[in-house]
Amino acid sequence: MILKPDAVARGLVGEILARFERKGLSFVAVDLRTLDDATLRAHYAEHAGKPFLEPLVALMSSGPSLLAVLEGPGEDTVGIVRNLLGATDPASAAPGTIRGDLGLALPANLVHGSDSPATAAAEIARFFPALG
Ligand code: 3AN
Repeated sequence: MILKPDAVARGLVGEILARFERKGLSFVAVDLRTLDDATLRAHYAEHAGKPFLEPLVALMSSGPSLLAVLEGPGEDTVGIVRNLLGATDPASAAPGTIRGDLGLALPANLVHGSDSPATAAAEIARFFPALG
């Protein structure tokens, strides 16, 4: 998952990481870094050509993000994380979720979570190559 620059700038790192910890998930790796343009365009390749891509890349490269690899006890850690995040649009994300409680308007939806185990593996390889 990625705590996006809007979350870091607003001082919400502790609040958001605490939610993953309280859920019982473990951190395998954590790193604070500013993502570059090429890395972001590879990460968002599925959104190439969409109108929100440029504002999204601008937001994502505007400052440091907190990248983390999370681990859970079962097979569905991706699903558990995405349930904690809430719907993509924070304006309609359910109360109780990170985006629903803390976010207001796209593209600043605070967090990214991999959307499948295959995507998680690819994103771990992209952002944490040392993990293999
Ligand atoms: P999610 O992060 O929930 O998997 P995606 O992969 O569809 O959502 O979108 C990636 C990111 O693009 C979102 N986290 C959000 O910041 C931005 N985004 C998605 N849809 C829109 C939209 N309609 N308008 C502005 N930004 C958007």
